[in-house]
Amino acid sequence: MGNISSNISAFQSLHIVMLGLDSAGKTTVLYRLKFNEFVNTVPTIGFNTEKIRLSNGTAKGISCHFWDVGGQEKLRPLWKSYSRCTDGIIYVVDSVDVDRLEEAKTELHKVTKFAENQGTPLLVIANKQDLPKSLPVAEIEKQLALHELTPSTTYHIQPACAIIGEGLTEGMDKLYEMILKRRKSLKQKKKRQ
Ligand code: G3D
Ligand code: MG
Repeated sequence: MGNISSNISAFQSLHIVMLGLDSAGKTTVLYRLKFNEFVNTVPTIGFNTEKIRLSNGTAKGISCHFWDVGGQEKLRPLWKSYSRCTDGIIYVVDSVDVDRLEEAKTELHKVTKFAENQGTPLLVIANKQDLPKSLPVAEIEKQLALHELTPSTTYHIQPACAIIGEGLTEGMDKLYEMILKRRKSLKQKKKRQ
């Protein structure tokens, strides 16, 4: 962790895209991170964007530019251009919406296969863990077939409840850690060339 903190100043602003099916809780996550409180959302037509300085955890003080892109089927073609060359991808899943997990899996695998997204760290947020019928995180990991993602994709799956913010600090810390590791290895690769 010491290494991570000492690298913080090396960053300006991280560019992070938030994807997932409609109603998974993306916009709730965004405003929870921004205001540290619950904000009632309406379905996102297009996208929301916010610059947020993280206020907790090891990534505290890090500035992130989030793009929260609508998840309705007609908006998903936008995902490709919004996820291009980002520092990190957050994929939000509704842990109760068992009927659409297969659809969530298909869309996620599509995104990680885009050439521009190769190697981009992925944080999967298994949201709505407060609801009694929510699937455990290990089951969601299995149903999304995360281990079958392109070999270059490093990921972390985080159980969360965006309404009260539980799990979001841990998730952002993991994403930040993966971003740092990737930057470090890209730097070393460049040096060797
Ligand atoms: P989206 O941006 O992915 O489309 P939203 O999703 O953030 O708009 O959230 C969709 C609905 O899920 C909202 O309820 C929101 O309050 C709810 N939600 C988001 N996160 C959680 C959570 O962690 N737990 C529970 N129980 N609900 C959550 P409405 O009723 O406004 O549709
Ligand atoms: Mg939304």
